[in-house]
Amino acid sequence: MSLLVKGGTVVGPTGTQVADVLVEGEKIVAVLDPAFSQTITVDEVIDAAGKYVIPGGIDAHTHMELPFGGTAASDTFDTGTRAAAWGGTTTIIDFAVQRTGEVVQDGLAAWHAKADGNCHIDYAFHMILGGVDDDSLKAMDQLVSDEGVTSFKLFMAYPGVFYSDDGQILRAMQTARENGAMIMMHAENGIAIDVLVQQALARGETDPIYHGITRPAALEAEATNRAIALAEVAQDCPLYIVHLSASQALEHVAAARDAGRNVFAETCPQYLYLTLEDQLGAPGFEGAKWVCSTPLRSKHESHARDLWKGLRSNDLAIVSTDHCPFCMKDQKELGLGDFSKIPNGIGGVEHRVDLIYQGVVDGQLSLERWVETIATTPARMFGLYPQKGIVAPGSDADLVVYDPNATTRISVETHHMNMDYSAYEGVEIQGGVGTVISRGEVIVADGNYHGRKGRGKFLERGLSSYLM
Ligand code: DUC
Ligand code: ZN
Ligand code: ZN
Repeated sequence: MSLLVKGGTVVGPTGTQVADVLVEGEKIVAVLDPAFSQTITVDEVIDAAGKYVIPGGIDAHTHMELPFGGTAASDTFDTGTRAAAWGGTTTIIDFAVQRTGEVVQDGLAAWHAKADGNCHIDYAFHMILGGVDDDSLKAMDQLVSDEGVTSFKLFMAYPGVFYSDDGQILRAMQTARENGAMIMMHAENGIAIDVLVQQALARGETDPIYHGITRPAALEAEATNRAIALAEVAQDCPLYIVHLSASQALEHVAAARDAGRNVFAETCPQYLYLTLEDQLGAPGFEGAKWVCSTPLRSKHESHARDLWKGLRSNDLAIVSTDHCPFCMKDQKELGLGDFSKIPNGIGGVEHRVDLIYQGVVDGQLSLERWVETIATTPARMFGLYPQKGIVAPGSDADLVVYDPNATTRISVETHHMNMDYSAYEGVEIQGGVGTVISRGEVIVADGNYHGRKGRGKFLERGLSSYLM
């Protein structure tokens, strides 16, 4: 099967060009000057005139079916990867979980069992380490060498659940320095946060907004700085700060990067667009929709502005979603009368490509930086490049034809995620995903879905391209 994506503006990390993209089977075989493709015969032509042709989005941070707070994230690998496809994301990297006391490889096997045969798009795994000990350190080596899992998430938050202490973190970092893996850090001082949570509840402060108030930016910044220091002690172990939301945390990342350190960070659309006051502080229990950690930050401070700036300057390398949806009914409702029992998470895997494109429209990012932060850098950061993340000969034919003249209105009425609300209800994007191609197969076109569960393949990842 051959395919020609014709007449579009191909956008890559280093520039744009009007070009035709020739696909043979699952691969891109040529990016051609349109004058040269006149004579080529193909099975199917996709007209991309007036549209952008970009590499399929890579969401490097999702939590399908994550057990959390007595329930589980409401998107399965089936529903979540289908929604991702609708939104122009053709690869996800989800977090497999080793629960405390569990064998790491068993946790990984459980994640394979959830995903295998259910995904609509390609997928890979990071590994959450819920317990760092001699066995899990050995398992890190095995996952890197044999399983294609080359990044490990640790938590400085959630004592008693996922939490690792500084000694455990240091040991995992030393192991990663040796085997080339990336340490991904949930950087919030969970011990101090738990004190603030108990004090707030004792004062009767139970509404969702107190979730944000008890997780102050200073405790994200402190943990970020501590993680950077521990990584320095571990001989500059590669460190990636996940879901960075606060200006003060970004300052520590920027300083480390200025010093030439192997320190990277991502942010998420919720921190660029949503705020403590307007969403988390919505009347009654409504704010529960936006309970996630790290939390939404105050609109009266400079966080969102600084995050956009960080994306421009590459102090923030990637936009991921931290997609972790819970329905209001029966899930978020577990925290009625006690914000600390609201399951943490926001769903957004379907809207990341659009929401960051809106940053281009708003003058926050260049077209090239849009593509870089949503596709090319995630591929490079997590060992998927050049198979993924770029429109180039030899790469997988994961392509999105993006229409800058479309309008996309985000709503629970129209989204495909398994959520009974939208975190971005009513938001209008001045652009829209048109055709989505995954490994040469058209899976979304003209508002219709042509993909199917089980077509997505597990991707064994290599080491990050950014390591020194
Ligand atoms: N943060 C969330 O909001 N949800 C899941 C885990 C996390 O770290
Ligand atoms: Zn986290
Ligand atoms: Zn997460």
